[in-house]
Amino acid sequence: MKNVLITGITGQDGSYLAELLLDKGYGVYGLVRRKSELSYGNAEHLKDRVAFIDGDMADLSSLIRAVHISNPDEVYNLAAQSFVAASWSQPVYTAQCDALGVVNILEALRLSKPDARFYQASTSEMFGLVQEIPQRETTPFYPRSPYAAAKLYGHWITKNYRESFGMFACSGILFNHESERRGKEFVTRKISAAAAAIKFGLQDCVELGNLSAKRDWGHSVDYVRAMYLMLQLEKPDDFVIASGETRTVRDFCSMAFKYAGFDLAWEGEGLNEKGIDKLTGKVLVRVNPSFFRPAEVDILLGCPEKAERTLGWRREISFEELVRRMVDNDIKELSLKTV
Ligand code: NAP
Ligand code: G4F
Repeated sequence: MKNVLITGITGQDGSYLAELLLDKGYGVYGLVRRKSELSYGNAEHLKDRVAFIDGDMADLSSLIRAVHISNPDEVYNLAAQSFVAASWSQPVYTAQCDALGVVNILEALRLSKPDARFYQASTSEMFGLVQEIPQRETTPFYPRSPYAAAKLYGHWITKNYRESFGMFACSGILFNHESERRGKEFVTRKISAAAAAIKFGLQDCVELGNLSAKRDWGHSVDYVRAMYLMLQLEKPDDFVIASGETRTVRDFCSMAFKYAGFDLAWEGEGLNEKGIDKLTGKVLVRVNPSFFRPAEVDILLGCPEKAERTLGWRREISFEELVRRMVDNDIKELSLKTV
């Protein structure tokens, strides 16, 4: 039996990846950071099947201990301060976790388990002010947030440990992926949760920032499968994982509200733009500039050709299906609460 150590196991991707690897027969260990009240987040339902280890990406000694306990054949480094907007208010912490955290775990492995295979959760945010469309593995990076700058260090240090020490270390440059387990501050879940709450009369309207930002959105279940495939290769390499389609935040709203039973019409421009329910004339979406970012990533569109060719990876869940699942899930959660 192979052992795996997953950092960020309580998050969206970590929990789906743990399920995938448990199904494949791995002994799964997950790093969990200490909170005032013990909780396993999205991995709560796995607590009888996963061995949790206390630790923090900013604490090298805790990572050395985690490697010692888990004796991993594979390590997936998914832990991060992953909310881009928060990286302007907590830039130093973001760097400690998303940049130095990566060299911490690489050092822990180099010193005591150098033959373990390593996956680093790199991101399409590194393309930032995009230098070409679509973005691929060879596209130059141009980070636009403290988060992206920190992740860029994580990306290059992973490559550097591969080239310097011959470690089997891969980076997945993953474009946005969402799910029913997505945190509620991220725009897709904020919209799906609001559409459900408005349907139940629990909320009047949702306030958003830049409606014109474009993202390449897929489902997390498809994307964690790509992470696993990367660590099964003969030689380590880096891959873009994307759907190859891009949509605006406005498009996501229209589709989410449609699945919740509303037909939205868009009126006005800029700060005055509104999403209006065609049936009742009520305003369901408004712009609130407090959700604008100091620097925006206007468009992300990835080319997954290399992953499809080399890993045999294909996404199975379409954009429409992703939105439908998220809205259905939020409606179900609310109907259980309101019974
Ligand atoms: P997520 O839901 O926010 O999960 C982040 C995980 O990291 C949580 O388990 C969190 O623990 C843990 N964590 C945060 N700070 C930590 C620290 N200092 N020490 C130990 N653990 C810590 O993120 P996700 O969407 O699953 O993304 C997984 C990874 O992929 C992240 O590195 C993210 O930056 C990257 N990524 C995500 C996407 C995407 O679209 N989802 C795209 C590209 C790359 P708590 O539960 O205690 O908060
Ligand atoms: O959902 P978001 O917060 O995700 P963002 O910034 O694209 O980052 C996510 O994807 C990255 C991969 O590209 C990951 F690396 C990262 O960890 C994270 O998972 O925002 C998406 C877009 C942005 O352009 C934002 O300005 O939606 C726009 N937006 C408009 N109104 C909003 C809102 N975003 C949020 N969170 N909240 C709003 O009200």
